Amino acid sequence: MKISEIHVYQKDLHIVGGPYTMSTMTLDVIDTTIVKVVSNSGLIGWGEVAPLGPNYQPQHALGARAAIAQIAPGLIGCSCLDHLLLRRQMDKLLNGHNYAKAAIDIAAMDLAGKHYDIRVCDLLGGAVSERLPAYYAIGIGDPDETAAIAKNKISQGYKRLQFKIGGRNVATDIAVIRNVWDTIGNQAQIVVDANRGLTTSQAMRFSLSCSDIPLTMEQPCNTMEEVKSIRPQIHHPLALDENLESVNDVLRAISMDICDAFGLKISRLGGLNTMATVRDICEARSIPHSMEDSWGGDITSAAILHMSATIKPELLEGVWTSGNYIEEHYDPVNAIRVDKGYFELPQAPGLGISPDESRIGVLLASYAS
Ligand code: 0XW
Ligand code: MG
Repeated sequence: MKISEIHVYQKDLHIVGGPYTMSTMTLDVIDTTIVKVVSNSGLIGWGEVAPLGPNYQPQHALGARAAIAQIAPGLIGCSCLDHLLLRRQMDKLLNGHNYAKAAIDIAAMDLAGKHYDIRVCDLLGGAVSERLPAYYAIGIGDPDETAAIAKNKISQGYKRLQFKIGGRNVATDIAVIRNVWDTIGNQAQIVVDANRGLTTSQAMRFSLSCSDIPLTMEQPCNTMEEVKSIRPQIHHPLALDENLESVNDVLRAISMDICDAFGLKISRLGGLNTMATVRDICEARSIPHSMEDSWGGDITSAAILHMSATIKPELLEGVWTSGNYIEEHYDPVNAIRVDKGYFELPQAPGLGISPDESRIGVLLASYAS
């Protein structure tokens, strides 16, 4: 089965209850790119990539579409089933830009699943879980508002909550997390995610001021070197997220021994097949990690769930999709939703969703033989 057409769509995903505030930005809408890959057997595979705005990381929506424009003509005629060869062909056509290539990789996996009549999780080694633990990310806010949201999410069944910090006086972050702890205690795992927004001194001050709270600090500082410099003084488990842009970054973080867990985003690493490599490295080194992506609709969410299902449960920190923050679903029938703190793995072949083409935005470009 070979690629015969690639179609590229653009859609704005408006954030429900926005804005979504992190240390480095405030977002009301996310620009997502959807790819529809048609095989010579007439099957359709769906992929997606939705960077978190242009300054979150060195990935952005226009860049994704430019990268896809660069490689798409050279992918026509490639096998949809030989995913390693497809990735090598993409790398031959364009250096880097893993996030854009991820959309093609995900679509190829959707196609392969439909071709073999199995789910994407089965292509990735097999599902160990059909119900996946969700985590909820709470944007930057004030102490009482944040604690109230935390309490409400626990009542909805979430067992892991991520609190955004950074980008303001660290004393406020400390006050927020102390109030959260006073409010919810051990009812949920507490992760504080600075998205690179703290200086080393702020991170150390935060950790010292919250040393009695059993929380995890996610990506406190901007670089691996800064995280390494504070590791001896930090009283909490450390997780890396934004610093992990490739398999080599993952290996470098492990060799530097600078963290205890990872936040892993499928598109940033290059797609499902690269993520499977990172999954196996984490398993070999017993490194717990989340499974997520920057943003995206049902296509990205389904990819996240299929990958999550293959992860050893004791290493799966939690699963995040942006479904809670999006007004509409591409596939209303098989929409990816959280129920009582868990996701149900889709059952149909491939990704298990069938996007309604009236819901996937504007067709921007088409590539065919
Ligand atoms: C919580 N997320 C998965 C959602 C936003 O993309 C940020 C990200 C994170 O953990 O940094
Ligand atoms: Mg993170």
